[in-house]
Amino acid sequence: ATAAKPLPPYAAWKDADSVIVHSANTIETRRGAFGDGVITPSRQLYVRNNLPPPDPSILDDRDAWKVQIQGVKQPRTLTVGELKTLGVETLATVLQCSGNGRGFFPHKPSGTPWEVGAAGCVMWTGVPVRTLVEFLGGVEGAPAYMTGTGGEILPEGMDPKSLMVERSVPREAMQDALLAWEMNGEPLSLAHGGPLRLIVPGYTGVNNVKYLKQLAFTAEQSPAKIQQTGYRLTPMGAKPSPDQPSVWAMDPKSWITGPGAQDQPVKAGRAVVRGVAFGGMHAVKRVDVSIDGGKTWKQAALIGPDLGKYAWRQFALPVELTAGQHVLVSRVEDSEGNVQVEARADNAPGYVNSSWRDHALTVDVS
Ligand code: MSS
Repeated sequence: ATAAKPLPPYAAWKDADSVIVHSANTIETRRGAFGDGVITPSRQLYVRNNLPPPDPSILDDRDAWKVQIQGVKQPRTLTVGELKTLGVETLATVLQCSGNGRGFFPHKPSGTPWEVGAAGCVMWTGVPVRTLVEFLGGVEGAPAYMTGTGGEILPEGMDPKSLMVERSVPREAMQDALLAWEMNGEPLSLAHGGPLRLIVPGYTGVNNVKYLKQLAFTAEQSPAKIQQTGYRLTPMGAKPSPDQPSVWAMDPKSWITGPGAQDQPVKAGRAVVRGVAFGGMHAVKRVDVSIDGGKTWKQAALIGPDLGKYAWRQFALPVELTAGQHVLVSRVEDSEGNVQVEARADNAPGYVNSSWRDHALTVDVS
C-alpha cells in the first residue's frame, strides 16, 4: 500500500482522517465522512483546484478585494466591502465536481478518479447577482452568458487562455446566483475561493469560480481553454471540441453513506441505511433504497432540515440485515419526475456520473 499523501499547507486545517488526498489540488471526502448533519462540515469538504491557489495574503484585507462587473448598463469595479452594502442572502447548495464518480468509469479516463466524495452540501452567504445587476442598471443588451473569472496570477510566458479559470454559464443562471464571502458561517477560506466566490446553484463545481475578479455578461462563451474544450461531454474516442455540450446543470443523484462505508464490520440485525440525495436543478421528491443491488426497493424517509431545492436531502431506511454480502443502492426522483439513471452516460473525460448502480456500496455483514 502507498502511504497517505499529506494535506497541502493551504488545506492543512482539513480533517485528515475524513479525506483522501489525491494530490495537492484534489482532496476527496471519504464516503463515511459526510457526517449525519445536512451541511458538510468545512473540515470534511472536498477541494479541487485546477491551478495552485493564490497567495494566502489575498485574505489579509478581505473587504478590499476588487471585482470588476461588465456587460451591465453601468460597468464598474466594486470591493467586497461595497458588495456587503448592497444586499445579503444565505443559500445552501450542493457543490459537486464535474468529475465526481469518474473513478467508476471502466475506461479509466485521465483525471482524478473521484468516487463519491468530490461533493458536499454547503451554506453560502453573499449578495445575490440579480441585486448587484439591478444596482448597476441591469444587463446591457441581451447577453447569452454570465462569465466569471478566477483571480489566480498566471505564470508569465504562457497564453493566459490556456490556463485561466474563466467559465461561462447560460445567463438565466444569474437568477439564483450569489457572490459569496462566507461559507458555513465563516469567512470564506482560501481553499474554497475566498475572499469572493461566484456560486451558481445547481451547476457543477467548475462553474463556481473562486477568487472571483470579474463577472461579465457576454454574448459569447469565454475563449479560455477550460470553457472551449475543457469540461465538455466529449464522446468516447472523439477530440474535445466547443460544439459538444458543456458541463453545466447537474442531474439527480444520490448515494449511500452507511452503514459499512468506513471499513468497520457490520453486524447482522437491525441497521439504518443512510445517504444523501439531490435533484440538481429541482427539489428531491423521493428516494428509494435497495439492499439487494436493485432487485427490490423500499421508499426511504427524507430526514433532517429541507434547505431548499439546491441543497441535498438526507435519507434513512431502517432494515434488517442478514449475514452475507449486501449491495446497498439508492435512487432519487426529483419534483419534476426525473429519476436518477441506472447506467452512466459514457463520455471520454469521465464527467457527471450519476449512475445509481456505479455508486453501490457493497457491505459484508457478519
Ligand atoms: N475557481 C478557480 N478560480 N480556480 C479553480 O481551479 N476549480 C473549480 C471550481 N472553481 C477552480 C475554481 C473546480 S473544477 C471545482 S470542482 C470547484 O471549484 C471545487 O470547489 P472546492 O471549494 O470544493 O475546492 Mo470540478 O468541476
